[in-house]
Amino acid sequence: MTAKPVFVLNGPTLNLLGTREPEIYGTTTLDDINAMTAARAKTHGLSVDFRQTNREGELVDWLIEARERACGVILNGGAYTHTSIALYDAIKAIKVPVIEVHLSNPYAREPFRHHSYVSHAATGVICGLRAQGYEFAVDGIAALVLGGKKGKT
Ligand code: DHK
Repeated sequence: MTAKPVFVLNGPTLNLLGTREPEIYGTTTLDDINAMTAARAKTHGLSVDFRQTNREGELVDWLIEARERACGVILNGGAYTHTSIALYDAIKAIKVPVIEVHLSNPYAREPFRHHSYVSHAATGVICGLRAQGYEFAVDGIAALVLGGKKGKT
């Protein structure tokens, strides 16, 4: 195990997964995703620190915390993805890799979801694969961290 965990940060309304618009987000709960992500991380010798908040500033605080305390970040910023320059700035300010994840494919949805401030700063983006996207994001963090490079240019 590497000493530092992967922070898995989930933004607003993702605490309702399972019952929230299941035709879009699926029926998997956030607890289920936590378990899936932790299991996948373990196969890479990594651990996860899984969190959810409905507050933008708390996501910013956690990203800044990740600078010292995480080996990488998986971030589903929820709706703040599309509105938050603060998330963009926080990602730019940290050196650990950040993979943006969305359960749905925002580009196949309403036009206001087609722009992501997070994508401008993230190392990689995974969307449209529902809960499995978190597992693929762990694979990506493992490749970046255990491969010894961040992947950012
Ligand atoms: C989750 C949300 O809450 C939305 O605001 C985003 C994202 C999409 C998701 O698909 O996981 O637009």
